[in-house]
Amino acid sequence: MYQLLKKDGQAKRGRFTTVHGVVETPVFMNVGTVAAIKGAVSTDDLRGIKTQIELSNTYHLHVRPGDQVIRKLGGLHKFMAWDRPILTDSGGFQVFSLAGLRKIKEEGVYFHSHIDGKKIFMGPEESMQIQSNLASTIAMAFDECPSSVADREYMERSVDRTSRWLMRCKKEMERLNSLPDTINRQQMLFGINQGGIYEDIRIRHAKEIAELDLDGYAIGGLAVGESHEDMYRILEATVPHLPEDKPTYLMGVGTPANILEAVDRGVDFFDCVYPSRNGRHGHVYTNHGKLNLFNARYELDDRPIEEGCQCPACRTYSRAYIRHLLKAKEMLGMRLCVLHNLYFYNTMMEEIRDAIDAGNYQAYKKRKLEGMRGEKS
Ligand code: PRF
Ligand code: ZN
Repeated sequence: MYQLLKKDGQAKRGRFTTVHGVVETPVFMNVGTVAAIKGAVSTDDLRGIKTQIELSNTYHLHVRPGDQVIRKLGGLHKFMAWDRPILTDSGGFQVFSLAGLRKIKEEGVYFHSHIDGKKIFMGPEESMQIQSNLASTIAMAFDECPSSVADREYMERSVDRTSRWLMRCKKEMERLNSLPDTINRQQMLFGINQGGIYEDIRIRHAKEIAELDLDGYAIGGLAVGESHEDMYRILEATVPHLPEDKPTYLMGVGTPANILEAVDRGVDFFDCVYPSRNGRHGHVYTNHGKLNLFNARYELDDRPIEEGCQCPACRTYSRAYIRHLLKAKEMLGMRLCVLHNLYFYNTMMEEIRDAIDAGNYQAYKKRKLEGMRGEKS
C-alpha cells in the first residue's frame, strides 16, 4: 500500500507498506542480482548502511541455485537472511541483455542459459511462478525491453505484446497468491511501461497499464543507450499518465545526477549497479565528485574517503590505506569502497526525502549537483 505523504513540485515523498516492512520513498534499492551484493557485502552490512530494500533477479536465481531449491529452503528472505522487502526483476531484461541466442514469440522467450548453455523457455506465467517460489515482496511483470534504436513499427508491436504479457502476469499472480502452499500469498505486482523514446507510444501504454490497478508502475527501456535529455523528456511525458497514488520505479537508473533529476519528475524507486560496480573498481562517490582511489595522489592521503561520512569505511580507514588494499588486491579494499558507495546513495535518498518533506527540493538538488561537479579533493 502506497501513501503519498507530500509533493514538492513533481517530486513525490511516499510511504510504501509491505508484509516485510515499510519503505520510505524516494528509495534506492541495493542490487543483489544473485541474492548477494557483489563485493562481499553481507545482509548484516546492509542493515548498517541504511538499506531499506534489496533487489534480486528471477533469471539468475532460476538458473542457479534454482527457484525450487530456494522454495524448499523457505523462500529468498530466509535463504539470504534478509527480513526486509525484496523486489525481484522478472527476467525479461536479463534474458535480453545476457542470453546470446533468443527467440521472442507470443508465448514468451526461448533462450540459452548463460551458465551452461541449456535451453530455457520463459513467459509471463513462468516468470510469475519463479518469483512466487522465490517469495519476494514485489514481483516485476515479464516485459520486453526493446533496443534503444528499435523503430516505431517494432516498438508498437513490442509494447502491445508487453501489455498482453502483463495481463497474463496479473492473472497468474492472482492464481498463485490464492494457493494454500504459496510462501508469500501477498506478493505484489508492478507493471512495466515501455515504448522507447517515442512519447506517444509511452503515453498510450502508460494509460493502458494504469487501468489494471497494480501495486506499482515501473518505467523500463530507459538508460539503454539513449541520451540523458531523451530520458528526462520521456519521464516528463510519461509519469503524469501513471497513477500518482502508486509508486513509480525507474529501472536500472542511475548516476546520482540521474536520480536527482528523475525524483524531480515524480519517480519513487531506483536501482542500479553503479555504486557496487564502481566500488569494486576503486571508484568512490563524494559530495565533491567521484574519486579513483588507485590514483597516486592518494598514496599519502590520511583523510577518509569523505570527511564526516559515517559509513564503515570512513569511520575507520584512510584513503591511503584503502588505496593500498586495492593495489594489493585485498578483498577488504573493494568491500570498503562498495560499502561507502551504497551508504552514499542511501544517504542521498534520505537527504532527498528530508528536502521534499521540508519543501526545498529544488534548492537541495541544485546544491547537490553543484557540489558533485566541484573540484576533486
Ligand atoms: N525491464 C526489466 N528490467 C529492467 C529494465 C527493463 O526495461 C531496465 C531498463 N533500464 C533495467 N532493468 N524487466
Ligand atoms: Zn564513507
